[in-house]
Amino acid sequence: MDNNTYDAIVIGAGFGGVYGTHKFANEMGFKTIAFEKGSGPAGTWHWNRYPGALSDTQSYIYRYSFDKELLEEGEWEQTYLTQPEIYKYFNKAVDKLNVRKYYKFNTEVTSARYIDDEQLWEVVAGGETYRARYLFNALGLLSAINWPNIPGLDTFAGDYYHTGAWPEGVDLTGRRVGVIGSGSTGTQVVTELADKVEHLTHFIRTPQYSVPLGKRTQSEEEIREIKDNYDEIWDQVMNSQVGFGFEESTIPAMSVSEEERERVFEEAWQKGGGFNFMFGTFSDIATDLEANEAAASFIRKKINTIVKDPEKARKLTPTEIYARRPLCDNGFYDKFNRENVDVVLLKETPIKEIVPEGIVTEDGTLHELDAIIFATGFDAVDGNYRRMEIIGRNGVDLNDEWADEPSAYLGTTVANFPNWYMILGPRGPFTNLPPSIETQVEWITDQIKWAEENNIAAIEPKRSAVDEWAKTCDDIAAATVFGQVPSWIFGANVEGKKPSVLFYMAGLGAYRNVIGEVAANGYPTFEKTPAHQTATS
Ligand code: FAD
Ligand code: NA7
Repeated sequence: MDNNTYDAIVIGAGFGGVYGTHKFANEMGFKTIAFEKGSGPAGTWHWNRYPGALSDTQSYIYRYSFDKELLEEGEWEQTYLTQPEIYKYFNKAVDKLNVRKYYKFNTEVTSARYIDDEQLWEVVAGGETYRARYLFNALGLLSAINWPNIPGLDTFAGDYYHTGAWPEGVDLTGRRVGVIGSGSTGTQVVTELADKVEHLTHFIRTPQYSVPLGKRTQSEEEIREIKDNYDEIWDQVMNSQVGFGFEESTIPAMSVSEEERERVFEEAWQKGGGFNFMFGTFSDIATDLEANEAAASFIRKKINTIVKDPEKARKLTPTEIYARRPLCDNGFYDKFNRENVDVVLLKETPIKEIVPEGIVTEDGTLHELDAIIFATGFDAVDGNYRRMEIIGRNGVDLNDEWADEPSAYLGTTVANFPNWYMILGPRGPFTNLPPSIETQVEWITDQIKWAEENNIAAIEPKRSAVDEWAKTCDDIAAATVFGQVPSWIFGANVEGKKPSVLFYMAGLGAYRNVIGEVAANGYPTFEKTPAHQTATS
């Protein structure tokens, strides 16, 4: 093996990449190198340092579960973790796992090509070439940022930022700020900045449904009890549908009286949590339009009670069905009761252009601004893969393989791309993500161990398996309401991107059963090529 040849190459230093590196280097004894284009680890939480950034998965389960000591040493004060807290946790985990030394930071991987004759991947990272038997991609599903194409941005005299690439040291105190975008990120930014800036204008194209987060301090006793019960907690999470730490409801919304529905929704509103509101109240909010409307109308009424100015309330009230990744916030709607916070509904008055002084809308109004924040989201799931050149067996380009739609067997592997793995690739589980990431890392590294033991040099999914998995995901998604609105969940948020099913929506427990069975049966859905023999020979 020459200096630049490895057993495994890892790309990404988020939850997926770091656990993968730990498995390869520390557990399997692989010669491993890892690349990360950011200047340090934490992935999402390295890049998203915008004001108000926080996880909407509860603190006790937004972390790794595989290391008991890390769980025991886990520190948190409130039910949800802010970006600086997650960043600190993650860096501590990286050091405890002792994987920093395998990483080259500030190093972007630009291409990866499979060399059939040698059964190796050749990767170009930071301009240098490296080779490895296994290529492990943990590029992030919400990582490739989406910049909207608004004319005149380059003429703007103030500062502008994307939340997903937030620089250090930005102080917006006393400035006039425009926030474009009202997803999870935009609502967090607005909530945090409203009382710090001189004036805030929130530019909303599509108002969304948001419920309270329920962020509160947890007592030492509560935290102790969680730590004492972690085995049961993770068992529940791993076998649940969305992995958010609550039991999903099994009761259809219309099977109970209207009074009972209101009571259940009110209880969930008081408790907090977006996924809890959508999946913990009733079993069919995400699958039945009548149930969906019951939940939606409850939230609409709340918005209209909280926001005192009827015109602002009207602009903030969603009109589409409740079918995006469910949002929760820490007082978002109430911020619009402040004099210095305004809302512009872009469906009524679209942005015409950006000029040096601010944003001009089609009605001719100039919204004067010192800073513009783009909370416009991501080219989700396949975005980062398409930004690299990835060539598989027989010169197949991943972009051609995904010409119709991005698809991966079990969300991790693609036909014609041997020994090439993705964490949270297209058609993986739609959940609280750390447990799904762990599930995939463990399944992938188990497959690699099995291949090594069985003298298999190249393993890739059969075309039939990829197609069947795609159909399974299509059928499951078709039974939900998520495809009925144009969100990132279906890749429908990016101009020019063809919407398609990007997730397996039957839940984490079901996913674990499927992948467990594939492994237990000796990976019958995979092509296996022994060493020194090509697939076609
Ligand atoms: P990431 O953390 O995205 O890491 C991928 C890394 O790969 C990045 O650091 C990137 O720089 C690097 N990379 C990509 N391409 C290359 C390349 N070509 N060369 C070198 N490096 C590359 N999930 C939840 O479950 N709950 C939440 O509450 C939650 N909140 C979120 C809030 C925000 C603002 C965002 C953006 C996401 C949130 N997520 C949440 C999703 C979050 O992305 C996942 O939970 C998790 O952090 C993903 O980890 P990862 O390792 O798969 O990817
Ligand atoms: P989202 O949920 O994709 O939200 C992006 C927001 O930006 C949304 O309100 C979009 O409006 C808006 N947007 C996007 N492009 C434009 C243009 N061109 N003009 C005006 N408004 C625009 O991204 P987030 O970062 O908030 O959250 C992504 C996930 O990360 C989230 O679910 C968490 O899991 C963490 P639209 O709705 O498309 O009309």
